[in-house]
Amino acid sequence: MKCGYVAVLGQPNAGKSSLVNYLVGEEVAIVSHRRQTTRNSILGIKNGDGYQIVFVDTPGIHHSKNNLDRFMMKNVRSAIASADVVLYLFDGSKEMEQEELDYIENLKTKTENLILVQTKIDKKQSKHSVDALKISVETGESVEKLLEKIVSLLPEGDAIYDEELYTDKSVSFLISEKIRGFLLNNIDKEIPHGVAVVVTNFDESESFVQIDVDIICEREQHKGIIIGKGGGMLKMLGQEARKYVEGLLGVKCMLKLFVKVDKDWRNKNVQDYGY
Ligand SMILES: Nc1nc2c(ncn2[C@@H]2O[C@H](COP(=O)(O)OP(=O)(O)OP(=O)(O)O)[C@@H](O)[C@H]2O)c(=O)[nH]1
Ligand SMILES: [Mg+2]
Repeated sequence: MKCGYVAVLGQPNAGKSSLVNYLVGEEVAIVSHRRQTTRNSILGIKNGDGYQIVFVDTPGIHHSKNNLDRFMMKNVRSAIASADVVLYLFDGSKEMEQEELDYIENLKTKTENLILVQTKIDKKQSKHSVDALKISVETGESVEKLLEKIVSLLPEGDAIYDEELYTDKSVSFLISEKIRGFLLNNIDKEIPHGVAVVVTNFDESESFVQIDVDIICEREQHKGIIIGKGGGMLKMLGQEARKYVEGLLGVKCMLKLFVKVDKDWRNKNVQDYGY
């Protein structure tokens, strides 16, 4: 059997999480039109005929500013170090800057099994000098070809994960990410980038689950926007999250959301905020 780890790298918004979700067939990682959606390395496991691929979805590569950013880039480096195959994705509809070209050249010297992937080819393409496999998860074009190429590069070995798993993340993580994804897709401006979502209580019985969640933002004013007029935004978020949990666990869900302000959490010990 062919088995191994495949690191999925690229700049923010390149389409990494979209590709991993598409191939795994489940919503492993949240997707948004905003840059820097993914913060942790998230495993997405795909089992196929005679193979198991463990995708490591990573945060988009960017320059470090605060503790959260540094944590994100550490995730990228360790994903490269433990990978059998490295995918480097770039958005074909955008122009590539010299800095990215340099990064790719450097990556070539560091990784043996590197596959360059040009994404979003359903959109109008910019000129690119990089020789890459061109795909779209919107139309599915050449994704199967990419899959075959990955499998051909994987080493022989036993399955790493139980075949029933599709991610390494806990249910609590998936729920907090779902909520963060809702905020990224529904709240304007930069507010969601300063939000952490932490499940503080998870109490599951056979027919019922009770979940308490803290939504931490950086300003009093942001708190007001997250709660919304007459609590409207929070209500919508609560309904969506509850529906998601009930679909995931198959039991009724009682969900409480608390919005809190912590001005400088991105510069504190990020582990305290679920990272
Ligand atoms: N048209 C089109 N859009 C795509 C395609 N793949 C991804 N997108 C869109 O591109 C945006 C970014 O996708 P993500 O999968 O979140 O990108 P990412 O690389 O994981 O981004 P970060 O987590 O921020 O690093 C989303 O709005 C996706 O819907 C594609 O093949 N075609
Ligand atoms: Mg992502």
